[in-house]
Amino acid sequence: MAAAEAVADLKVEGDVAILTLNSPPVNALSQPVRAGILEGVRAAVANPAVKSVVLICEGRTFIAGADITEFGKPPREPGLKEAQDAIENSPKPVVAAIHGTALGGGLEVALCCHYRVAVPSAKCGLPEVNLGLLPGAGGTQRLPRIVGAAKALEMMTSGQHVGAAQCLEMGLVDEIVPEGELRAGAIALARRIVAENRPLKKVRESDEKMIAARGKPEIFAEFRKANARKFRGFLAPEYNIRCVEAAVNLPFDEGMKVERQLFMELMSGTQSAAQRYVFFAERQVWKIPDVPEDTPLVPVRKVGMIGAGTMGGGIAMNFANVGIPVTLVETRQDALDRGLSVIRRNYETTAKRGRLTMADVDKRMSLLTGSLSLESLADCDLIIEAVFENMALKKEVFAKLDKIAKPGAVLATNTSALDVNEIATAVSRPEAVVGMHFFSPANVMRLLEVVRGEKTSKSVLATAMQIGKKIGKIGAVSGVCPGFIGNRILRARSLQAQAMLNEGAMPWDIDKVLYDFGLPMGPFAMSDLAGLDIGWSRETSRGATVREVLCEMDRRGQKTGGGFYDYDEQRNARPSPVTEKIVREFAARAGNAPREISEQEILERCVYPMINEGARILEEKIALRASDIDIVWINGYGWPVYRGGPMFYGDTVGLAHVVERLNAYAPKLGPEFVLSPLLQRLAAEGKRLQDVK
Ligand code: 3H9
Repeated sequence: MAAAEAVADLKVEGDVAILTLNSPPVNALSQPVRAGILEGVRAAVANPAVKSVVLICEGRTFIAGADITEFGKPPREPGLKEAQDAIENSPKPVVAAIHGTALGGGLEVALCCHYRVAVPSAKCGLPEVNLGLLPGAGGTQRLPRIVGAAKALEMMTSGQHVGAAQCLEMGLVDEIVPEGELRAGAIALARRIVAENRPLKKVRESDEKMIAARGKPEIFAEFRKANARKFRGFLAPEYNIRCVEAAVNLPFDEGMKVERQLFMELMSGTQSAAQRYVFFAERQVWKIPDVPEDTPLVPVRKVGMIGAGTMGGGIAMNFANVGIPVTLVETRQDALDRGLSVIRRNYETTAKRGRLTMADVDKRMSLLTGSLSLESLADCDLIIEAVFENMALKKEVFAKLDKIAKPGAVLATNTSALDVNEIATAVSRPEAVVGMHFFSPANVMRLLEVVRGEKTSKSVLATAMQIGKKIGKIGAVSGVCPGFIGNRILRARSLQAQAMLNEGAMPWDIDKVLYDFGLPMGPFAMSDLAGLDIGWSRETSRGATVREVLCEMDRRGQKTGGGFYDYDEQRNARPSPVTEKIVREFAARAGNAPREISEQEILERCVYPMINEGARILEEKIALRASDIDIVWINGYGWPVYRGGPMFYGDTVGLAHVVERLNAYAPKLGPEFVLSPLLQRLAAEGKRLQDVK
């Protein structure tokens, strides 16, 4: 553990003391940093030659917040408050010099300084909400005092990082100095403050920005209402709002008490534990133990896309968005024209919402070239195939590509379930083949499953991950198995949802339980949205499942006005008497007397088999770690982040409990269900999935 003097350096230049923090990677407020600030400020105050103090950071950023790795551990002195008080109560002006990001506790430290100066690229924010928390070092009481209640609510509940120019406008920083001149600019400001005898501005003492919202609960009620959908299920946004209400209506010290109490409550709860776990999981997911960080990458300057349908078009947009040209290949001119015009329409819709200019739309469209021949992909560095999910067809395409693609090109398949190893047998260079499984809509969904075949080279794997990062995805490595990580777990859930239908549960009962759990929708609403006829054909349909019967009746989901649910013109769903009758018939035919299936049983039978399947995926080494599985389900399937993913959830409820319940349901779980030996072992040993190395 670094000592305070190793991370904080105090130098006196003339009459200005410069306290420089240097605690890589992000100058988080670990114990030595807190001690360094406290000791540094005290020494500066005690030095009669010093008239003002500058607080500045080395490295890539100003303080990026509290040290998250310390959370949940016993507190170590000095506390952050002590360091902040030393700054705020200093009789000599303290100037915060901000570059990179002043986030969370970092901004809260800066808010205790009397003045703040930043470079144009700097950003400020209170992102605690994304960790299931609220700013717990006075930020909830100080930020509204500077920017007013409305902006504070926005910043604190979104966690957004606000650019320096906007910070200047809001009064969050006092001055902007040119890039590269932060130190000199901050010293100059400190000297000016002294020379002009400017006051020691204490944010806690200002009040005028709060008056407008004081005694007006309707402002907060409206804010809650407007964001109800976004905040659904989360505790932290509501607690942040309550703190701003306290800031507006109570004296500073009283508001601080509210902040402290609500902060401690969130910090000790499971939501924040889950969100902190996800924070580290999102960073961990990029690390592949046997692929070193300096693995040579294939430079991707041009992309080829085979298939310009919904999937291919969506994938192509990702690359155009970051300036990489894409050649899209289709078999027919009309399909190509349709694909390109759908892309244009998507961009134009974004432009209409003000999130792109028409010039941007034209620029992105100019990066997309249509073609009817695979030969036009000869100069592409990465080629992604998104044709129909049919092994023979995919192998045919890859065999052709093998003859066309330049040496060193990455050959990717967007298959969602097929065997990537078998696809790779179609080429003479299987090391170039990798799965890049995008999720629909591919230009929106954040998840990218990168499927590592037996022969995929490290360089190709690293390239697929890196390009995924470049286009704003979160990449998770999966080994080869049917459905990979995400869809394999989805299948485990679907089997149980289907089984419960046959026992007489209604689709909307099952969906409601999963929606209330925090998922965006349940399995039947999802089927209706995607189309019940995916993978269905009239020729092979035997009326063997509720879905097959619905498809045979041309109830194929939202697009036909009915599926499991009935839909009105605005696509609002309501329970369908037609479906209800079919479900009852199936249950009767299966010899199941109608029974009320409890919400608890629905939840456990949907979710615990997912945890079990995740454990199997882990023991088969299809996933590198439990947290990667959680990343897949959070980013590809809308698993609520405040529950940390199915694996984290299993750890939270306890694996022994999960195994006990799965054993209790065993007779109903069906022939495909296999209890994971790993899960059983961990349960018996009192261990967690997230500890499996
Ligand atoms: C808080 O402040 C609470 C207070 O209100 C109350 C206190 C009483 N702690 O993201 P990167 C690690 S809550 C510990 O890849 P970038 C990170 O894990 C905090 N570690 O870099 C990674 O480690 P590794 C509020 C941290 O350049 C490495 O640093 N603040 C912390 O893409 C590099 O991170 C936040 O929520 C931390 N606070 O992005 C800000 N932050 O290399 C959280 C990072 O071993 N941080 N690490 O994988 C960020 O948003 C980004 O890290 C940042 C840099 C934008 C700063």
